[in-house]
Amino acid sequence: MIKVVESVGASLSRVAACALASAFSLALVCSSCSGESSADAQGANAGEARRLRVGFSQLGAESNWRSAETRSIQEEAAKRGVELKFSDAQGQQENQIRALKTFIAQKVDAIVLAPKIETGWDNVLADAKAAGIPVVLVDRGVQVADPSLYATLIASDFVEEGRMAASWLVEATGGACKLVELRGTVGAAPAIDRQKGFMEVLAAHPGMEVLLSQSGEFGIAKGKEVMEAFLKQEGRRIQAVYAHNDDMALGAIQALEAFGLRPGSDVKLVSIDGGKPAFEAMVAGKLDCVVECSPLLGPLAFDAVEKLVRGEAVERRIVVADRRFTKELAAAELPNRKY
Ligand code: GYE
Repeated sequence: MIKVVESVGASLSRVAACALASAFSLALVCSSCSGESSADAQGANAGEARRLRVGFSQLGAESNWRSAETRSIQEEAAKRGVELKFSDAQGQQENQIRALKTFIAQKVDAIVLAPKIETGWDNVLADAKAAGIPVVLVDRGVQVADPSLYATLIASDFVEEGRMAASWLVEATGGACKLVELRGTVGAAPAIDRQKGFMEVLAAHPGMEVLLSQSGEFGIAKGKEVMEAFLKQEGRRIQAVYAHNDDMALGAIQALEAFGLRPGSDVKLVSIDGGKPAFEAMVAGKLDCVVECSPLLGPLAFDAVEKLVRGEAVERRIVVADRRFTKELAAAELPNRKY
């Protein structure tokens, strides 16, 4: 729980407390000094710390993964008695920026942000910093001129995920294969990095040829639509599909079947996320391999938030470890999948 510094004490002790605090706890102290009454800050009974107030800006609900992440954060907030202000931006960065401005005006104790794309955050994150509100990034990173604008990034290593997908495909095809790539949202960290890691491995294997590559925006419907266009253009020359997430792979499976090809036998498929629907597709033999990317970030996010408001240090980058599963392992693993 947070430690709320007494707001009615002598200004001298407040100054001393502020001087000792770290950058972020300093902000908390000052917001409790200036904004809220002692009763607000300490609860009705003296000595009872008030609930932590946290704003969570989620970018949308485009995939099974993202819905699981939202649930994980909401459930963890409830478990810890945190008052969570939740905002779904419905795929629009402008809505996320607006939500952050509202959280700042509401003087929340911390902000958790799952940013849609990497760029465009400098101004609003500078506002949060000026208001003394620590920002915890979850699941996707940002590019900002001043890295102190956020406290930590909790996410998988997407470049490594791309490498893991590529090395499986190289092995499964003996290093000779014509493939298509379904990329994630343009400008999003996982789309950029999953392509980077994948291409890095392919560079050492001249027999691996990417015929076509296009964004399917991390969704089933768009993944299907792009795959249909790929099939129209390249037809049976396509031997494999690399999808940046499960949902687009599931869309591609539908497109392949409608085209008269058998996914998992005529065409190999590898995707990233490792959700239950993808495991079911592997058990059915229609998907060959998944690289896991865990969306269960609630516990890590609130560990970081609680440390930050207590003024404790938090690592700048918390990497979530991922594993790889092939379809031979899918049936045994399916009951363990939590999303
Ligand atoms: O892989 C995808 C989602 O940002 C890591 O976004 C996340 C990605 C995830 O829509 O399914």
